[in-house]
Amino acid sequence: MKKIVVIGGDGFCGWPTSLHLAAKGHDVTILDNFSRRAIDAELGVSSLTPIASMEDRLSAWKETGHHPITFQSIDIAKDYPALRDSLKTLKPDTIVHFGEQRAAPYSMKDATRKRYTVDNNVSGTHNILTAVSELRLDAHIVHLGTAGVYGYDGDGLEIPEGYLAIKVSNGEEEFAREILYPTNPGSVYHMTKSLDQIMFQFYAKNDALRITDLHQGIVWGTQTPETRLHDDLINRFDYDGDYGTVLNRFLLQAVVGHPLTVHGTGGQTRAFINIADTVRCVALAVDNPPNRGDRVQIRNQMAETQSVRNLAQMVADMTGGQVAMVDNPRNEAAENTLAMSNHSFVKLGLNPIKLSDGLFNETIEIVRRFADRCDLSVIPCSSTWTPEHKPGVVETRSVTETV
Ligand code: NAD
Ligand code: USQ
Repeated sequence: MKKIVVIGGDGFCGWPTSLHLAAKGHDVTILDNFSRRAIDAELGVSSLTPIASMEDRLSAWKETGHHPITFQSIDIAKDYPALRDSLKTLKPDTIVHFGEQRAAPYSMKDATRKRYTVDNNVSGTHNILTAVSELRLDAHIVHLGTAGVYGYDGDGLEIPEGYLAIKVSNGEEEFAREILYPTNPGSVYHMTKSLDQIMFQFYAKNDALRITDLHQGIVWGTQTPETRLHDDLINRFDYDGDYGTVLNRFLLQAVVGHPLTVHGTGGQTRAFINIADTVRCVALAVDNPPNRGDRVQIRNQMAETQSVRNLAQMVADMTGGQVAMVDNPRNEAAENTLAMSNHSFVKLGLNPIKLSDGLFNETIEIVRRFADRCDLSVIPCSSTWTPEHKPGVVETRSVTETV
């Protein structure tokens, strides 16, 4: 069993992952600065599900009889000495890094939020790398990256897992190279994940750090077997225009009778993964570290790709909800196809949950349970990518029964 530090372990992906790793018998310490809870307060939004304080979460976990989890409040981007001292004392085998500002719309709101996202994400990631290198720890760093670093251009090519074999010609000879798949970020947030990649490449080469970068798709769902064990263990459920991700938003909108807000034509195709698979994938990554001296191990963490339009149709068919085609606040391709390899996790034994597996009901149930906490005013996506883009607001004329 391993000593694992989970950075960002109070968040949507980090909390259920911490519980899952502890349930497997690992010794888990969460590091978090509660910046996510502070951003909720700043934006005047809150999780649909009532999330307990960290103290109550941890005592509820203790009651389940599983291996207890400890917590330290540290801002990993701003307080390098505290991070270094914590890692020096804990000497973790693995550091799982979820601790970044992860909403693309929040990162595009204004100069303040753009700068915060870059400062927080890039400094935080670099501080972890520097601390592990300075302390000469042999910790395996598992980072939650994003499928979005690749961009979403599809022309039939299956996006490989991180690296691309290329041939470069000087006119006379051809040279074979393997390069990081070229990044094509679609927001300041996605840009920080592209920058993270370069830092990982350097520290793996220069300091022989063992690093796994997980290029994860859009996460949907909310509960996992462990978060269901006690009401105080419930996971967060974001539905607001900044942090709510598309499928969870559609499921909530269908329950509360709000039209499903499809941006533009809904032809945007993205990669998706259920939260229960997020925690399984991280556990598999923890169990399968690269060797010292290896290049960064990159795994695509997703189950399948789907267009926003088809997702809306699936949810509308199931619930009888209405669909609204609204302005797209983002500067993104109106239509794209997307194919992405997930061979490395499938090879490790993952049998991913598919959108057709009928698990929408589970999410719908939890939304129904807390629907009275929904604030309809925070649903529109008001953060626009440029001053020329318009918020995704529903107008009566844009509402139709089908897509
Ligand atoms: P989240 O906002 O719910 O959680 C992030 C956590 O990190 C929060 O608890 C926050 O307080 C903490 N944090 C942020 N900056 C910190 C700092 N400087 N010091 C200490 N703690 C800090 O986000 P999430 O949805 O759980 O995402 C976790 C990771 O997974 C992110 O890196 C995100 O980019 C990645 N990811 C998420 C999704 C998704 O759909 N949610 C998809 C792909 C990748
Ligand atoms: N969209 C709608 N209607 C909505 C909300 C979103 O049509 O009401 C569209 C967006 O315009 C976009 C797509 O749905 O085309 C996905 O948006 P999203 O908010 O669900 O996801 P995204 O901004 O890409 O970010 C989320 C997570 C981020 C993670 C990323 C993985 O917040 O942390 O990195 O998914 S990926 O999309 O693969 O890059």
